[in-house]
Amino acid sequence: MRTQVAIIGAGPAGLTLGRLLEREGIEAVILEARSRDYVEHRIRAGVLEQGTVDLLTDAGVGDRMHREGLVHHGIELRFDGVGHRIPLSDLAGGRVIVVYGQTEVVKDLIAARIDTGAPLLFEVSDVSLHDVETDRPTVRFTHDGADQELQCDVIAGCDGFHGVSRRTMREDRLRIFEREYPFAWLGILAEAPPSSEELVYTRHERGFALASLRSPELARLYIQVHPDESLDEWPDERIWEEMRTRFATRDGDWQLNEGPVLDRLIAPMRSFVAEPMRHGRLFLAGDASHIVPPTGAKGLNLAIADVRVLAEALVDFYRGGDTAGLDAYSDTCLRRVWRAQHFSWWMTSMLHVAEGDAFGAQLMRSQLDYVVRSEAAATTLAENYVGLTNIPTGAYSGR
Ligand code: RFL
Ligand code: PHB
Repeated sequence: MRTQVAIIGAGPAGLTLGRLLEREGIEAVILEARSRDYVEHRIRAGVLEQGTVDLLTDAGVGDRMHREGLVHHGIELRFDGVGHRIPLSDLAGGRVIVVYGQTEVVKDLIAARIDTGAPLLFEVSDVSLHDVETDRPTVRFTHDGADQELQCDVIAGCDGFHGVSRRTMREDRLRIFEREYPFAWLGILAEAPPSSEELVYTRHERGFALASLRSPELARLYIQVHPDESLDEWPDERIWEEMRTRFATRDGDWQLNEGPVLDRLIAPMRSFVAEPMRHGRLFLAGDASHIVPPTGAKGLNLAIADVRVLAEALVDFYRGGDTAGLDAYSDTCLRRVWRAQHFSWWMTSMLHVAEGDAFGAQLMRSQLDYVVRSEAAATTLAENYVGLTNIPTGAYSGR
């Protein structure tokens, strides 16, 4: 088998890259380890930045998102039992966020690909990458019980944090930056109308809580827990009780809507960057090269931002042999990645409670108080949350 671009992974990064390349007449084969059903039902992100919405729209996969997605203009920050609205759109030049599940984005992209008949193989195993330092890399894998070899010009490693692509890169060429947090998120999807129209990010002395949603009938809720806790320790009644406590307002004017729990998970929190995002003809994109804690709602949006840059660089490469975009790919992406890393770390520190750190807790309450009282500070939050538009391309000066 031969193609131009081999894409490893059919998450948001791989599927979006496939779509962008297809629109430009560049051939790609997407290889995915899991089944279609599995990737379409893996519940994760829910908040799309304006830039992500625009890209999906331009790529011709935005129809259902525009019909069913919920446009939001603000979020609430709640602490000491009092809510404060951050008017994102007013502070960030009219930009909005759209609440539309990652599952739905993935379903739309898979449907579009299947519709055109472009190659997308599910349930491949034993994927290995070879000769990535040459201009004829290959991917070996097993599909339907048969060993296969895919020859290509470029490999896009879009296989998430646990994939093979990053592990194929030479360790002595990679710099790893990481931070682990002493907490995790317990998340549920509940058959209950959302309790607020906008997302509520809460800091309570017992820990963080977030009220999000998927639709007018489905609430998505998270609470901070210890990273070593298991779901067995959290029967539904304990989850609801903890949420009622953390979201409670001082004057009791807010009520948590409850309903049957349809899905639950515990997710660890981590910040991670592997630099550079390129090794020879292998380019990493999305979670394969960086992870952010979810408090800033950035992971999916970063994955899409990476593949936008990669697709444009590949178009230049195939149109006129221009490699400047590919050469700048890693530096260009990393500027956005590090901005999102800082924002995600900042939101996480400000809203979570680290046990035994009374000084830190006072600092974070003061920071929250400042964010809701200073337009300058609220604007910083807003423009990062909706997605920055003015990040330059290329390396930092002086690097
Ligand atoms: P993915 O989605 O992990 O997809 C990688 C794909 O590669 C496949 N794969 C392989 N395929 C072939 N061969 C192999 N050897 C393979 N190994 C793996 C996997 O099966 C999978 O299909 O990475 P991608 O595309 O980079 O997308 C990244 C996003 O999924 C992730 O950043 C977000 O979900 C993070 N995230 C959020 N991001 C946001 O922008 N906004 C949010 O509101 C938000 N909330 C969240 C989140 C992540 C969460 N969890 C569970 C970590 C909330 C949570 C709770
Ligand atoms: C979600 O709806 O799943 C969600 C929303 C905001 C976040 C993280 C997750 O910061």
